[in-house]
Amino acid sequence: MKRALITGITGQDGRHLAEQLVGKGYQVFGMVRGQNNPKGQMVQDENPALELVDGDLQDLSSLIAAVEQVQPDEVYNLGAISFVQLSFKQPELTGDITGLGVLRILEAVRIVGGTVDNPIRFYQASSSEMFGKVRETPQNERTAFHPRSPYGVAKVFGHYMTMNYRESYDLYACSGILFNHEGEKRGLEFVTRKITNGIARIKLGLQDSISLGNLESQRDWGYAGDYVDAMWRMLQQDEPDDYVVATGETHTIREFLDVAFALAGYESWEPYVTHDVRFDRPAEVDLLLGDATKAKEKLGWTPTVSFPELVERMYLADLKSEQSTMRSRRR
Ligand code: NAP
Ligand code: G4F
Repeated sequence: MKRALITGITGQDGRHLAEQLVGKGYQVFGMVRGQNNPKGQMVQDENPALELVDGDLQDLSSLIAAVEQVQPDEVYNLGAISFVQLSFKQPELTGDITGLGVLRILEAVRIVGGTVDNPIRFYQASSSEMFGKVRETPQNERTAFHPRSPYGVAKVFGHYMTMNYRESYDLYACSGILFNHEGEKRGLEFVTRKITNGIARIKLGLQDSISLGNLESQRDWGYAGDYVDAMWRMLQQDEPDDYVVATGETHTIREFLDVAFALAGYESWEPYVTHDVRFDRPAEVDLLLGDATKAKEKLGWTPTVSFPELVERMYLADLKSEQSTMRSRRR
C-alpha cells in the first residue's frame, strides 16, 4: 500500500487529491495546522479513510516530524496562502508560507529521505500566476516568469527551489504549473465561487447583488478534479519534471457572468453586479492561457470538464447547498 502525505489537506485540491488517492488504494495522511483546527474535522468527516498529522509550513521541525512519522512514498505540497488579493495585504506572511514553506518541506524530505530503493517523491504546487505580465501567449514550461503579486513572487521562489533540490540532491521533485482550477470545493473568496454562490443566494432571495472588482481579466479555468489527477500522474513517471496543466481556453470574468446568470434563468447580469474598488488589485494579471501539450503527450492527461459544464456544476452545487441551509434553519 503506497503512502502519501498531503499538505494543504483542508483546501480545495487537498480534498480532491485525498479522495482520488484513497480510491487508488493509497494510505493518505493529511497535514493540518493549528490547535483544534475545525477544518481538520470537516475533512475527516468527508473522507473517513484519511489520517491527520500535525504540522505547519512555518515550522521546519514539525515538517520533519510529520515526514518521519508518515514515511511517505509521495509528498504533495499544496499548503499555501493561495489568495492573491490577501498576498498584497500580508506579503511577509505569504513569502514565509507560500515561498519559504516550500524550502522547509523540501528540507524535511531531503533529511528524512526515504530508502535508496524507494526515495520519497515530491510534488510542488506551482502556479500560472508566476507568468503574471505574460511574455508570450499561450504560456508553456519554457515561458519566462514575470510575477505580479507577492503570491506570484513566492511561488517563483518555491518553483526554483524545487528545481534546485532536484538538481542538487537528485531528489525526485516535480512542479505542476497549474492554471486556475475550480469546482464545488473552491473557497468562497475566489471569483468563480463568489459568483456561483452569489447567484444561488440571489435566486433564493438571500442577497440582492454581487460586488466585484476587475471584470476584464482572462483566465484559463479547468475543473479541480482533473488537475489533481495530473499531479498524481507527474509522480508516476520514470524521471521528475515540470509540467503546465491547463485547458487551452481562456474567458473573461464577464463571460463567466454571462454563462452563470444565463444558467440560473436571468437575461442579464448587469442589474445584479456592482463594482467595488476593494476587489481591484494593485497589479493585475490580465491574461492567462496555458499550453498543456507536454502534459498531454507525456502524462496522457486531458481535461474532461468544459467551461459551461464547470460553471453549471458549481452553480447547481451552490443552489443545493444554500437550499439545504435554508431548510435546516427553518427547522
Ligand atoms: P486553498 O483551498 O486555499 O488551500 C490552501 C491550503 O493551505 C489550506 O489547506 C490551508 O490550511 C493550507 N495552509 C495555509 N497556511 C498553511 C501553513 N502555514 N501550514 C500548512 N498549511 C497551510 O488552495 P487550493 O486551491 O487547494 O490550492 C492548492 C495549492 O495549489 C496551493 O499551493 C495554491 O497556491 C496552488 N495553486 C492553486 C491553483 C488553483 O486554481 N486552485 C492554481 C495554481 C496553484 P488551513 O485550512 O488551515 O488554512
Ligand atoms: O479567482 P481569483 O481570486 O484567482 P486568481 O487571482 O487568478 O488566483 C487563483 O489562480 C491562480 C492560478 O493562476 C492560483 F495560483 C491562485 O492560488 C488562485 O487559486 O481572481 C481571478 C480574477 C482576477 O483577475 C481578479 O482581479 O478575477 C478578478 N476579480 C474580479 N473581481 C476578482 C473579483 N477576484 C476575486 N477573488 N474577487 C472578486 O471580487
